[in-house]
Amino acid sequence: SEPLDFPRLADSIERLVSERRYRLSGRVLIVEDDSDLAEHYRLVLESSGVEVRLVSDTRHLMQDLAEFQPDIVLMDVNLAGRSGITLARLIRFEPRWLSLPIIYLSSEDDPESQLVAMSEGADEFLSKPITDDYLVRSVLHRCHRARQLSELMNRDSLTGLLKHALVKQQVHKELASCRRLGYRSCVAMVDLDHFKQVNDTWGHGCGDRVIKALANLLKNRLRETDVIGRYGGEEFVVVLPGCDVGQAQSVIEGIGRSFSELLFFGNDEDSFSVTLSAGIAALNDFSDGDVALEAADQALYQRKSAGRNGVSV
Ligand code: GH3
Ligand code: MG
Ligand code: MG
Ligand code: MG
Ligand code: MG
Repeated sequence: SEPLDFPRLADSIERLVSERRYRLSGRVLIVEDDSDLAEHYRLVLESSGVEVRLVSDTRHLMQDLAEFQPDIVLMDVNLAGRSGITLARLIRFEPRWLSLPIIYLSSEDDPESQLVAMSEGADEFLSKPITDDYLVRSVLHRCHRARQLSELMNRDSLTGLLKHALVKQQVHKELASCRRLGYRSCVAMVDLDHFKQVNDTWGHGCGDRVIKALANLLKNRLRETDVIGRYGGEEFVVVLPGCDVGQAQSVIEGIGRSFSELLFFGNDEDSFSVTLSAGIAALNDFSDGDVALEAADQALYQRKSAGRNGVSV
């Protein structure tokens, strides 16, 4: 193969960036007790298109994280009353924040205290004072990198859909939102019919193509605001914000009909088709996302017993 031509590579990356085909943006949570400094960071970052949340009272830090879902955290080391290092330990205690980059802002760069911070989960150190230009550019690049990595972690490689844990998180989020704001939303659990038979007859590779085809159909037919996840092997979860049960049922029924009309080809000229079953639950009826998912699963189970190839509520 050809050796890499670095000057040419650099040129084309430069061109991509200038054409804004990849746009830098990000979400930063800043924990800083010096309010003048915190406001200055906010001003500088926001004017470069970064979304910022300032935290001065750290008692609700975990709630702030869950609500804001930052790409990275900038943390002052010396906070009034509480050490930033203790806060990192608290953040790392929750599995969902294990890979969240925590960057310390500190005026001292004593290697020993940096090692202590690292042992509690710190990723990097920025020494104060930080120039505005360096702050903006380093934050943008770190956010971009953090997003790339979280995509890799949270998306299923076969279908590109959200993985189990993220889907659950989205169900919880939508349930809270629709109950608070008073609009209707639904969750659907979708499962392929007799899929074991598909694998047994046509092979696992063929089965994979069927799973991909349903994922693509869901992506093409659902709205930008709908959430689609691969919940298990051949099981999908769809969150439909703004839909009542009747609307959700007709949307999923339509997708089910289209899916059953797709022809898949095995080894020779032989073709086959696959159907799906689904169960729907209204998120507003539940106070907990897991219980809503169970209700959708229960409806799916009913559909399976009632003969499959359809949607139950
Ligand atoms: P039912 O209509 O009751 O859902 O019948 P089923 O055969 O689909 O039953 P079940 O849900 O128990 O079986 C799911 C099968 O899906 C079993 C498993 O081998 C297969 N499967 C799970 N993940 C994958 C995958 O990633 N690729 C392929 N090809 N098959 C998978
Ligand atoms: Mg300070
Ligand atoms: Mg401080
Ligand atoms: Mg199945
Ligand atoms: Mg299944």
